[in-house]
Amino acid sequence: MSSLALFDPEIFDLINKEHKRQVEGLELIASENVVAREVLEAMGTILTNKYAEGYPGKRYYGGCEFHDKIENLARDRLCALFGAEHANVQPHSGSQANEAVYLSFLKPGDKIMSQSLNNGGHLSHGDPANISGKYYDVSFYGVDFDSEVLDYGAIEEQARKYKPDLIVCGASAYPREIDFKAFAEIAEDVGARSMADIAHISGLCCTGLHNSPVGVTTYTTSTTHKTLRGPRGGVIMCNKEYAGAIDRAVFPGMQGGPLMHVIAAKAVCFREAGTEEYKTYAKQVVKNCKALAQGLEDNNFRLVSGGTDNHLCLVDLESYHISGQEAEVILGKAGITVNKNTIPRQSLSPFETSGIRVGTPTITSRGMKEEECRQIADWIAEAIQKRESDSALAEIKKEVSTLCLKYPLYPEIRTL
Ligand code: DSN
Repeated sequence: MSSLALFDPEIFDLINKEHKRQVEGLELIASENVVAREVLEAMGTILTNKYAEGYPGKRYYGGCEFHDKIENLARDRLCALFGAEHANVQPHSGSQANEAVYLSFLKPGDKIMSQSLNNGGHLSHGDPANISGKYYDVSFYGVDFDSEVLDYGAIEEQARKYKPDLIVCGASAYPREIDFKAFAEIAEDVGARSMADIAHISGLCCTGLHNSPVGVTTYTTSTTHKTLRGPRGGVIMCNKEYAGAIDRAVFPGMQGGPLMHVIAAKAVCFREAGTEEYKTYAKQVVKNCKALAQGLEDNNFRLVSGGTDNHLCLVDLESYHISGQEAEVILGKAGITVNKNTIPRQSLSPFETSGIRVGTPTITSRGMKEEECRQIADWIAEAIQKRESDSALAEIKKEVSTLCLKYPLYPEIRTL
């Protein structure tokens, strides 16, 4: 960092401030993580200097011989990790991976069925504000009102009536296991293709902690930076028969040059995700989330669906008479970062929200375990109860920081 400090002290200073924030604060955003030092190293390399439009062995620029090897390693490692026949590692994000799947076989006006944003789905699954909702005709399914879990019978009935071309499953705020086989069967019955977006849970799917849709649904998309703990980016997996159409949809359909420094970092992440150490990590993510959920329930919070099977919980704030928006700010003052989130039985507007989403991927990467998760649940309750008192929030922030300093992001480097 020294030449950056000399050349651009403003940016250097802001990076340092963000580093301090990450080191001293509790990051409970369910979609974030702390990448391995080796992932950071691969991203910060001269690979960013190169254009490599096309695919290994078929590029539109000279000088791609090492890039071909890097991309092949990334593709092969991803296929091995998930047992996939084909992988495309070029999508710049999960949203672009999803859009590429749509582009690979749908025409504008074709029909998609997907989980609504309010019920835990994602913008890129056909929300009216997103390009997917503008180009395609979308019918949303939700969760059952009472149980707040997916009702596969109701989804099947909806699919029979709506006759979609594609059924999208997978979510960004759903705390329970998703039955990908059930979705694939419903799609097959109505003559549709199926796409599972496992952005949140890919680290659980590749370690057997959640059933995997790879080879079950027609397409599987994911980001690489959530539970999978890699660089920010997306991937697509499918069987060989769809490989050509998917590759053409990513390039030249959606994107130009791939981010080769990110693809190298993805390859490092896939290598890491295949280790026993990573499997132990993924198991702990789930154990920690269950401990956090229990701690929240012990503090009189209601959890959507009554608990969690994965890395996140959705917390209904009604018993504390506070909106998600306010809770996000209050907890921020106490050094705890969460995001406001809509919940199925929401009474407040989608901007205010009646809930928050909390997840354990980051704190688990730092080495925290069940005991710390119970403590975090107590702090969340205490901060919300004492929200009128700045001094009480500052006191919690100090305790949070003391805990966090015991679990550094990168143990050997405490400060930049
Ligand atoms: N923004 C991601 C999340 O937080 O779930 C999804 O794109």
